[in-house]
Amino acid sequence: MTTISLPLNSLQPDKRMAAAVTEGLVSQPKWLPSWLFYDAAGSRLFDQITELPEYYVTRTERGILSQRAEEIVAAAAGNEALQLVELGAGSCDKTRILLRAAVERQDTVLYEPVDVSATALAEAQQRIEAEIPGVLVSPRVEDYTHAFTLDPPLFGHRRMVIYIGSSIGNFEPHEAAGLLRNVRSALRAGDSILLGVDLVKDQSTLLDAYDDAAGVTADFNKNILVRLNREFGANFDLDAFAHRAVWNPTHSRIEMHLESRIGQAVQIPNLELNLCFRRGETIHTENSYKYRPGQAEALLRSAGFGAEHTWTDERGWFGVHLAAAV
Ligand code: AVI
Repeated sequence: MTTISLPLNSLQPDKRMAAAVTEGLVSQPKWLPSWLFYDAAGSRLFDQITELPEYYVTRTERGILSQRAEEIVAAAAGNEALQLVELGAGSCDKTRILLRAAVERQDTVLYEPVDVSATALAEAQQRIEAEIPGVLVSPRVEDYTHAFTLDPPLFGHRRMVIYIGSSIGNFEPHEAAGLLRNVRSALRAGDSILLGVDLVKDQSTLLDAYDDAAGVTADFNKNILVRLNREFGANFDLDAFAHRAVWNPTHSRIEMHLESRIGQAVQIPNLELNLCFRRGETIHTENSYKYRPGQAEALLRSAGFGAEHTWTDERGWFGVHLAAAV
């Protein structure tokens, strides 16, 4: 999968999407960016994925946070009070564990979730303010994958930026490094990042997590075609494509593809595209990188973070890293 080479970030959202789809589908091999998964239907399907028996990621990370929340908050705060920033509002379920621990410590806590979706932020705000008295939510509608800035912290406070859920794993290694460098440059020395990374494990556990028996991940993957049919007038026949999850050991990642079951032509009139698919040809839709021991630590160090705590579950399936900005 190639990364987008056009200056897409400067375009309006609908133009950005059109340019990304065109670039991906005229490439050889074909690909689509994984951020296309997350329309309203795709976000609901992802919520269902997090509850699947095969998708160990969410529950394993939640277990670590539940066990370690007090330790994490104490280490991040040091002798000061803590305010929390979260990249992406989708994981507010797990963040509530950390917010509760912070409120226990200091009565009131400022929580700044950053997300491109104003709806997701409004839902998170309503839910958190109703459930955890003492948390003041200050949402920010922003694409954190681009240069991102923060106001100075409250007097006597340190920031902890929360980036959990293995979201970093959906970025190519150089993009992940760039993202962490951006975060570092928005922080002051002594602030910290809490990073959740999924770790390499046996192949069948990994493959099952991305190809569940109930077919929810298949629906999630195919939702990208549903979107292209609805938003660009495309005529993808969903039954003519199969969901495929592949472990790529060279790159240490699960890849998701949509494989054409037959030779076929597909039209996307609104993008003036006529596509041909060979039988077995795929559209590469997602990479989910799985980290090896020491890799997340090295990535954090290269982005300007030091002094680190790492917590894992007893099976060593998931890592939560707290690293201070130096
Ligand atoms: C959002 N992200 C961390 C998920 C992952 O595991 O890479 C997206 C996902 N794709 C298929 N299942 C879940």
